[in-house]
Amino acid sequence: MISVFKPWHRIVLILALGTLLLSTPSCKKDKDDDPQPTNNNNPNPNPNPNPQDTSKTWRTAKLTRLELLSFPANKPDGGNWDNSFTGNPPPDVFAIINIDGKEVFDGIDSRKENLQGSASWTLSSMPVTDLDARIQVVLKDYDSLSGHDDMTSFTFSPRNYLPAGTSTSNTYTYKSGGYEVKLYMTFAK
Ligand SMILES: [Ca+2]
Ligand SMILES: [Ca+2]
Repeated sequence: MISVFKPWHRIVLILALGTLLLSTPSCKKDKDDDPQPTNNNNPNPNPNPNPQDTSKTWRTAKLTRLELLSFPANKPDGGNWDNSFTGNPPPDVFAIINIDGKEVFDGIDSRKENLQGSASWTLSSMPVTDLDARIQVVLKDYDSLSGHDDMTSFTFSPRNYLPAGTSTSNTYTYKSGGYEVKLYMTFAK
């Protein structure tokens, strides 16, 4: 029996010694190389180490206001937006808003007649969207006798315009071709 167990005994002893030799310095090393207290000892752990990065906490967005701050005085071909003989060449601006391809705002009845300068529309009853929703804004000049004149259109997603710091709102500004359009959004977690 002794002759049978002797080799096993020896192997176990070698393994035990090896483990002891390997584990002893590594335990010592961990203590020496870790002068900072572990997170478990922190009475006020901060779940968000970077307070400016709130991308992981915001979940939804909602449009609240649309502002048209500037637009070209003339159509792309240089002509007036409307016929001069009517005496009202400035455009009669209205907005249409689509979210993920579905129309959520038809501003034809709230158009700004013969607009000069800037205009603002309060957007009530807007749906709550996810941050990756594709929001398309289309601006047109209302024409009663012919098809409306296209002004401009653009698309954006709320995720790229998250609030900073402790704010719960932010804006997206579109600037191109003489147009400046500002969208106001509120965000929720
Ligand atoms: Ca027109
Ligand atoms: Ca007009």
